Amino acid sequence: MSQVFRTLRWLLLPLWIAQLFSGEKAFHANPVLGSRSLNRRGLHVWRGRLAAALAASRRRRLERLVAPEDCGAFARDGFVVKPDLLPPEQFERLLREVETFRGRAAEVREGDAVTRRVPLTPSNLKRLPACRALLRTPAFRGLTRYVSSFDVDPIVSIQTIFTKAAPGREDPQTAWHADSFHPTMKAWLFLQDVAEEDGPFCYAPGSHLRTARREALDKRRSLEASDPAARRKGGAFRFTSRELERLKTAAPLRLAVKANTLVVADTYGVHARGASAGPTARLEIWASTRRNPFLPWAGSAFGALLGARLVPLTWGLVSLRRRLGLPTPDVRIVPEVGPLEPPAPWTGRRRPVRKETLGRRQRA
Ligand SMILES: O=C(O)CCC(=O)C(=O)O
Ligand SMILES: [Fe+2]
Repeated sequence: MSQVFRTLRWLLLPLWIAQLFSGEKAFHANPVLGSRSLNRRGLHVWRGRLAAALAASRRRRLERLVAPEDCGAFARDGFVVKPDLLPPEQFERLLREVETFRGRAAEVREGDAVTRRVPLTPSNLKRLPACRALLRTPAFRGLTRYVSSFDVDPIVSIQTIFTKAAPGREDPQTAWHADSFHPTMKAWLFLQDVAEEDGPFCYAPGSHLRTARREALDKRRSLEASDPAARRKGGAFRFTSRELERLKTAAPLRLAVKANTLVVADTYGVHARGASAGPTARLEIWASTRRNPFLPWAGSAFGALLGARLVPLTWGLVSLRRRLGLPTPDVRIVPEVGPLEPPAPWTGRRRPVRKETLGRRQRA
């Protein structure tokens, strides 16, 4: 890097400082977040602690949205499981509607797994009355809002996870990890039974708590990630089974569940996708909320306005980044597909699949 460029880079200092109070978690792009000496002094842990305190205060204001026993289970475990979420007839309608839906989807390859998502945008929802009803269900609305600590609609998609579906190394989601340095929500309404061997969601109960052991481990990871020679500089830290044991949480659970079970989790807690015995297709309604974790207030007009509308926009951004030669996730857009249709073969890394090719493949 030339000296001039290095000096000019410091003009970005205000942005780097502002990012301290955002959800930014990568250690490489921002020399303040990635500063080894600041992280040695506890910067990373301090950010996480402040974000957790703010999340707890926002959540207190949303307690009215959930049953007291669900609040208790969440405080203890970091996740809530609601079997039989919908009345049987309503669930049957939802399942049939999702299985027969065809729409535009994004497919992401991570290792040998392919995740297909059809976002519940306002235009898709016009054709999905049972999904609309689900989003209005008090348990779904209340739990996703409470756990996320934001009184806003989550971004919701019909999601299918195809395990062992592409050539590649092991699915990275099967490693124990935390999604970020701050509390954040993901939810799954499983539409089919998920057996132990089908790659169920796994969680270490109580691992969402900022114990001294957890903070020490977070600090160690932040020092590793801010090492100039480090290869992995992302903020979704991974943990070995031994490290997980040392956290002294309750024994990790593989959440093998029946269809119609909702799981809502704080994915700061240590979790993973269980390894599956063979190729599987896990069909679910998937929700997530990611807002600036340093916002003191729980509501937002913008949240209500944007929601899933943002998803196609992010697809556009990914293809723009790819055209500019910047690193992107391994994503392709499929113009029309049903959730349970097996994914077309994955051809090479980072090569966008042409619409015409896909159309032909799907007709075949
Ligand atoms: O699909 C799963 O079971 C968990 C995947 C995961 O770690 C995530 O979505 O953050
Ligand atoms: Fe995760």
